[in-house]
Amino acid sequence: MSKEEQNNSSTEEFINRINKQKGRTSPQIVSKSKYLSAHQEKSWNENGFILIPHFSSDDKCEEINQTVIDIVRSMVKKAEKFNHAYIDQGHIGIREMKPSEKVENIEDEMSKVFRLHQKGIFNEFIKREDLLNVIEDILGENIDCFLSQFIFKNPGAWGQPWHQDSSYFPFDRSPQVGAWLATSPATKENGCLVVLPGSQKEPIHEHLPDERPGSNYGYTEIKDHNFEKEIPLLLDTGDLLLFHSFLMHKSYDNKSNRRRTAMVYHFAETGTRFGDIDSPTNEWISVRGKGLATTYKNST
Ligand SMILES: O=C(O)CCC(=O)C(=O)O
Repeated sequence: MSKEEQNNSSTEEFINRINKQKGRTSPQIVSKSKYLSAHQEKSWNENGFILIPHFSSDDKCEEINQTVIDIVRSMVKKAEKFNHAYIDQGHIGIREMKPSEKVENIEDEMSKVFRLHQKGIFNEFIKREDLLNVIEDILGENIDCFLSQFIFKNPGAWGQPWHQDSSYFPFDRSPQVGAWLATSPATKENGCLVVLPGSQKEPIHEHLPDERPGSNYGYTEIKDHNFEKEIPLLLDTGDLLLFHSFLMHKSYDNKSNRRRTAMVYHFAETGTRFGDIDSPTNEWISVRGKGLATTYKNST
């Protein structure tokens, strides 16, 4: 089998796996919140997201950015040949498929780093009481963080097409909650997120391959929907977006000459079963409540 045939067959297998989620719905509504304000509860139920300004300080965001840069500099050795994915010290790094125009250091051509939340500043974040209080109103009092990724979005990097995160989560329940922390400003020019308010009330739609030549592995696209009511989310460093895993969202390309960075975590109810084989990017860590030891996960 040629390299191209191998790539086509792994894309096809991936798309088939994603589309097993097609048609699932997540109708649960949040009510009687203990911690969410009435405005936040309404925004979650009607729009599928909550925006919390100034959640982290500029210094913390800078420390997050610098820590990830140190990780990728040690992950990819100088003069190493091109790989799309790297594994080092429990982290998974993904390099942009599309070459970047201006590259001085490896971080200038990285796309994402996964599996960060087991340690240090990333682990501190997922245990923040003020964060978990808000998530408790949505998921209940037993909470795991199962996924983390830092997104570089370097100048010239493409945005991610319209998708619903639950298409990647073949779990036995929903929703999951995404927490997207802007660690730099996010603008229309540098590739902010764009959401379709209310689309979390829709089923999971069909996701087709992202057909741009040189797009990153795993990027998929919803094409059977009208996105006229999209809104770009313009965020400052430290602002936090919490969003429903059925919410349709995408991001713009980075047309500026500066990096747009974000640290993204995903939370689920403890006890969530992940299907036959868990994704290698997932790592389940209990952050509140009864904990994983008491839970019976993925058994037959
Ligand atoms: O931050 C971005 O550019 C895209 C992120 C995204 O769509 C996601 O995390 O699901």
